[in-house]
Amino acid sequence: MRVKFILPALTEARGPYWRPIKYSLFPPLGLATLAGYLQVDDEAWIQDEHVEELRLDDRPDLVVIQVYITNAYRAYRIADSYRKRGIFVCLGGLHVTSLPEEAKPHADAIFIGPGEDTFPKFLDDFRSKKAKEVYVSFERSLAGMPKVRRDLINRRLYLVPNSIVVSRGCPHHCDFCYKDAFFQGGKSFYTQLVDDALAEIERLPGRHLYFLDDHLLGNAKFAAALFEGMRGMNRVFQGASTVDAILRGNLIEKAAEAGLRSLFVGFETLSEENLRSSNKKQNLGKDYQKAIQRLDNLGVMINGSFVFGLDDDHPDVFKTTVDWAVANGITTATFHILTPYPGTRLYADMERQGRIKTRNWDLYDTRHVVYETRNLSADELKRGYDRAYRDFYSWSNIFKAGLQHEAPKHMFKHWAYAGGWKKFEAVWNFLIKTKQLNNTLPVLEAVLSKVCNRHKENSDQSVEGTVALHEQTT
Ligand code: B12
Ligand code: SF4
Repeated sequence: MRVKFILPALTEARGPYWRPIKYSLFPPLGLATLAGYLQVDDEAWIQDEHVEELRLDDRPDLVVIQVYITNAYRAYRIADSYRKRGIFVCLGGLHVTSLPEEAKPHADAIFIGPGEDTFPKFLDDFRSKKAKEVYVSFERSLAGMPKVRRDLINRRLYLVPNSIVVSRGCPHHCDFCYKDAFFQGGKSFYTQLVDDALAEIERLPGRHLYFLDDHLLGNAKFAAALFEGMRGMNRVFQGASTVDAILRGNLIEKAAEAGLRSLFVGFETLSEENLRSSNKKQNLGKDYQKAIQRLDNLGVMINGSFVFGLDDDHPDVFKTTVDWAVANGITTATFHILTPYPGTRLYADMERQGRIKTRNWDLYDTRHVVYETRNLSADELKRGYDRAYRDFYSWSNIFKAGLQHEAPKHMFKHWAYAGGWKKFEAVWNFLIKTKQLNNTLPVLEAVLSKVCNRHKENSDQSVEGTVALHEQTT
């Protein structure tokens, strides 16, 4: 059987926000995970349209498409074009799970929720010509899952080819997050077996890993065993966590000892009222500065995530947030305009209140205002968001934020990392165009290699850092 897996990109709407480097950072793993369920004599291809031109004139036996909210229209068009030629098309992923009725007319089979239980069932049905129209996931487990088909990923097209995901979902329930909508009807947070995760890490070449997990520290027992197992592996890695997990016990020290060098942290808002109203309980009453200090002492860089537009945000929120992030030495920041994804509690609330202004999913990219705002106008929100990015990444603020670190090497690393990420777009574009991006990883690693920090200096050691630039969403 010949199976083509496609991750469509938001190509038609490539506007001022299209940053090729953001989409060439690391390979997403959904389709390579599903491809693991094929048989050895099946032929398969994965095409990630973010990094390569799609071929749509071929004739595979089966087309499998992953649908996010912002690629949904593009995904439907691609699906329609294959179906017109009689080719069987599967659609699945976050957006299909949120809005199955919208997706159905574009597919022969749709999939609700994660694919580890439904996709192998479908493949059996398809082979015996008994495929159903809808598959719904209920059994959630990563035990015994086949190897991710990394051989189908074109590693050369990504800066950091070693992405890895060792869990699904998250233990928390923030109102604006996709995760409860996606994992409805079953477990919404589960991990691989530690030994399987370690074996997968062992198989990855090079040193650097990028964990795509929503919350790598979400299961303390699992994470402690994982980091323990990674200690001798000489790895460096990046991942994501919540503030409370950084503050609890000594898990974060274990992570740093295992090679954690940069962490995506969901601060989201400095307003307690916003935290309460969006059910982000795990951040309530938590000392953000203490968490930052702890990471800084370990030499771990921070990518802070912030959401603008919650109901307790006022016109001063942008300046306050940027000043706070700079004063606390946050290395990189990801700002979002609040976006009510269909299927979330936030969306249901906004819909009930008549506040959804558009259902053009292309605009649900966290850069546009798609709902009726409260204490700031839509225009203030949009302009404030754009300004926050500009201000945070001004050279003077990059410099100022870098000065907040005690260890001089951490300072230099901060400047190189933040500057490299946002200030050399033309260089990134050139490297991508000439397909040299991946070749630069060792050079970049060398530039930022040594990270001395208090924790390690105390024990008279130094550790190596890494440069892989990050912009992950949680
Ligand atoms: C890698 C990643 C990116 C990368 C690359 C993505 C890309 N090339 O498109 C970058 C950094 C560029 C990125 C950008 C964005 N991202 Co992003 N990203 C991720 C991340 C961290 C990992 C994805 C992954 O590989 N997961 C691991 C695999 C195993 O899981 P999976 O992809 O969900 O696949 C499983 C199921 O979905 C299912 N499945 C999927 N497709 C199909 C198809 C079929 C037929 C079947 C059977 C099953 C199936 O089976 C798979 C195995 O279980 C996720 C968070 C996460 N933990 O998933 C966010 C996430 C997908 N991103 C998100 C968002 C919001 C964005 C942005 C809009 C943010 C922004 N402001 O820029 C952009 C736009 C991206 C786009 N093109 O639409 C949201 C999506 C919300 C939504 N409702 O769509 C997520 C969920 C983060 C979050 N917590 O909110 N992202
Ligand atoms: S926003 Fe982050 S912490 Fe909250 S539920 Fe989603 S993944 Fe978990």
